[in-house]
Order: sequence, then structure tokens, then C-alpha cells
Amino acid sequence: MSTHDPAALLALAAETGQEAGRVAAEGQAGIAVLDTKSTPTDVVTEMDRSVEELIRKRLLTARPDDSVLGEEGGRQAGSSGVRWIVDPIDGTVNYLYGRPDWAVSIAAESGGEVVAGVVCVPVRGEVYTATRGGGAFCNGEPIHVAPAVPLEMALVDTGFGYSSARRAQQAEVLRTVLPRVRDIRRGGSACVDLCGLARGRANAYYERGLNPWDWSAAALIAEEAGARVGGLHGAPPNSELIIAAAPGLFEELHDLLAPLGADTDG
Ligand code: LIP
Repeated sequence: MSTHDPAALLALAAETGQEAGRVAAEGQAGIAVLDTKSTPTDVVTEMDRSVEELIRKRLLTARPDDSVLGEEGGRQAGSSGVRWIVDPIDGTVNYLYGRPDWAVSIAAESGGEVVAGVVCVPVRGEVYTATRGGGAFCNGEPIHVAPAVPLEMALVDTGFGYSSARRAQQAEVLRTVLPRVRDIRRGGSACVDLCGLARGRANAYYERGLNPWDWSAAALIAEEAGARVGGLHGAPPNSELIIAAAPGLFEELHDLLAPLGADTDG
């Protein structure tokens, strides 16, 4: 199958993501740390690696000429112009602790633009899907962001990095943000946070230090649900900072974060 048709890419991603989610959910009980990455708290489990291997196998068996970028397996070149961006378990610490908020994320990029995305939250029985221009769905039902509210009435999701230096700066930013908004939530999975925003479970989300696999599928889902998703000063979402909210609130939160160095490590 060499088509770039977003609907076909979405169907393959959804089938693969749900199978991967079932395997990961079955393996969650009693899971242990296999290794660490950037810091001792940045953990990887056997399931992170084996679930990504399953996803790569399913995708490349169906589409052998595609390329892949995955959190655990890195880059695999291809020639089709379609690239899969994969996070086998986003929210690994939640997964390790037996908590429900973790997700399997698969995005399909065609010609450098994400055109289809799937986020599976197995413990909650939620499968989020979107194609560019086709709307956003949870379990097949259309979803939409909550209407914009003033910043002071906004419930804001955020997250923190693994390094103590970055966390210190993120705490400094939060010290200014917290009294300016309704409240903060820290869920532990960028995918789950962005999909929650897409269905009105929060009004805004921001975080520094994410990788493309953390947000590529969920950012499309949030955009198709009506959110504006981006970085600072018109940039696309990136590892320096990602902000997502309904238009109007996005700009308010952006203008609060920009002078705080929210896109720096202090
Ligand atoms: C997680 C992100 C989350 C962030 C965590 C962690 P991981 O990704 O989804 O938003 O706050 O620190 O980076 O490491 O579980 O794949």
C-alpha cells in the first residue's frame, strides 16, 4: 500500500494503535524499569520497547517503503514520502505506577505535514482520531474544544521535564501562571492532555521540552477539534514550547508565557 490517502493512513494507524494499546495494557501490571535515559527518573520499560517494535512491524509490513521516527527506536529511513511518528507509551511514569493516563500515539506525516493521527488511551477505552481537514473524534464521535474563556477562568494543563534544572525554571514560570488562571493540572502525558483539551476537559495546555512523538498525533487532533496549537511568535509547536487553546485564549496564554522565558531553561 503506497497511497498517501489520509483516511487509509488513519485506518492503518488506528488498527495498529489499538492492538498496541491492548498489548501495553495487558503488560502494565507489575511492569518494572528496564533502563533510564536523560535522568534517573526518565525511565523506559520493556513494554515501551516491545510495543514500539510491534507498531513498527505492523506499519512496515503494510507499507515497507515508509520511514519511521519512534521514541525508542529512533529514525528508520524510507522512500515513500510518508513518515510515521510513534510514541509507544506516552506517560511512561504513569504507566510504571499503574496509573491510567498513558497513551499510544501514532502520527502519519506526508510531505512533511502530519495528515493523520491516532491516540489510544486503553485504560480509559478512548481512541482519538483525526485527519487534516476531517475533524477530530473520540471513539468515532466528533469532539470540539471548549469555547474560549478569559485566562483567569482557564483550567490549564502543563508538564515538567526530567532534569532538575529545567524543572526549577518551569516552577518559576508556574509561580507567575498559577495565580493568573483558574487552576493547573499536571497529568503526565502530553497526548492525553492534548486530547483532553480537544474534548473540553481543559481550556489550555502548555509545555516545554517535548519531542515530536509526544505531540504530533495529539496536536492534529486538538487542531481539528478547533484549538490553535503552536509555539511562541508564530512558530509551529516545537521542543522549546508548545501552547494549545481555543483562539483568543491561546493569544492570552501566549502573551503571559512569552516574557517569562517559558521556552528556556533559565
Ligand atoms: C511525557 C510527556 C509529558 C511530560 C513528561 C514526559 P514520556 O513523555 O508526555 O507531557 O510532562 O515529563 O516527558 O516520557 O512519558 O514519553
